[in-house]
Amino acid sequence: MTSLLLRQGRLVTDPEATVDVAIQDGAIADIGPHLDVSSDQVIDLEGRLISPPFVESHIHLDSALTAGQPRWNQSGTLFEGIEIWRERKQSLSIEDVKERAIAALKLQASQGVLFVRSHADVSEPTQTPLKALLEVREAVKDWLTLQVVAFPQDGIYSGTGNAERLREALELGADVVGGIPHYELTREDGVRSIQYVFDLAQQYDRLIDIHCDEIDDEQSRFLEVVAAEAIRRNMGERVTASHTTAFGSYNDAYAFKLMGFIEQAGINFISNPLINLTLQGRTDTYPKRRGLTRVKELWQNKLNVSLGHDCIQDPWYNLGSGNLLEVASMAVHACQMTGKDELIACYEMITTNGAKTLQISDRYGLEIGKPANLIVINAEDAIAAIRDRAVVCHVISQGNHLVSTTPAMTTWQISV
Ligand code: 17E
Ligand code: FE2
Repeated sequence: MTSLLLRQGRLVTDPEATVDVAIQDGAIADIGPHLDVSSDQVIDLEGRLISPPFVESHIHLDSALTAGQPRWNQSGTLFEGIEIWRERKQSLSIEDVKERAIAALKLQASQGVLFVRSHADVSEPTQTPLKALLEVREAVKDWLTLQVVAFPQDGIYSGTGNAERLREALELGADVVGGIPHYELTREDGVRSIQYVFDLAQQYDRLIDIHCDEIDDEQSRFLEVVAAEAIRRNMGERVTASHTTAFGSYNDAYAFKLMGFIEQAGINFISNPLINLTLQGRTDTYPKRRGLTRVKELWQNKLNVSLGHDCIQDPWYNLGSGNLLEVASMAVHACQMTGKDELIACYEMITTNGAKTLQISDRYGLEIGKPANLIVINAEDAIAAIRDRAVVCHVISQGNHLVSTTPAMTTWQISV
């Protein structure tokens, strides 16, 4: 007797055939065509897609749902966003951050996201964003895995005490060390900030996720420093370079050389197409750059790339729905990944690739024996899911049926 039996779904990895999935004691007990088991609860999937959950590998939950507070970002730039957030963060309380973060996580989970990496700004002496998100990590752990990055939004060496606060954040329990080298006052500060991040990660045994070269300046070249440190310290899999938008502006001679170093380093990449398409290119007239990293070329070179939302209604982006299929769709268009393999790759960028970056293989994947974390999508395959921004009908977390959503139904009122 199993606790939950899903009948007649299509695995995203093999959508030609239909299978049943049996869930018992919070784990996937069996997968196969026409399982001969009885169950407390049976759901007929009617051929819908079964997928591992979406992985939100890059979001700022501390600023989520604050758009317009205290004012709208009129220039649309990263730097005006940082200024507005600096004003808003003066009035943060633990309750304020927790309420908004949990509301955003519920929005995400209801659309199939069960694994989230969030940045927490550690630039203020109170450490309110970090303390709040660590409480949220604990509060949601029975239904969602939250990883928290200690993110020095205002720079590590631009103000006194920032470097110590980053260390303090690790003492408090942050999972990942962050950085922002392109926003340090000088190139030299940027370089030593990266070395400091790596030192801390080694000392505290944490992962690294650096906001790196998030600017259109083709002279912003901190990615090479991140790759070099990862090579020297043999840490590639534990290191992520987020945004890297300047990579889209480098000349090809430099970009090709750099690609070789990156392959040697084996680091992970996260692109945030919704945000960087709108934040970047703001100082260009025409032609206007897309302001994205080289997603397609990184993927072609077999590097691990995932996609993130970055923002849900905050000083940097007034929109944001939590729907990762929207993010994948934007990547398909902006990175021109419309080939069949390329579309499937974009789906992997919001699922398995994100899981690799977050290093959650103990609890991620549709395999017998793994915790039963999976979603059911109203689509026949991954490409249709992206095309339709299809509804996630069921979300199963650790064997529990967490959320159901019924797709909208359209009825013609005249005969045509
Ligand atoms: N902070 C930052 O430095 N870059 C971003 N894209 C966001 C916050 C959203
Ligand atoms: Fe970010």
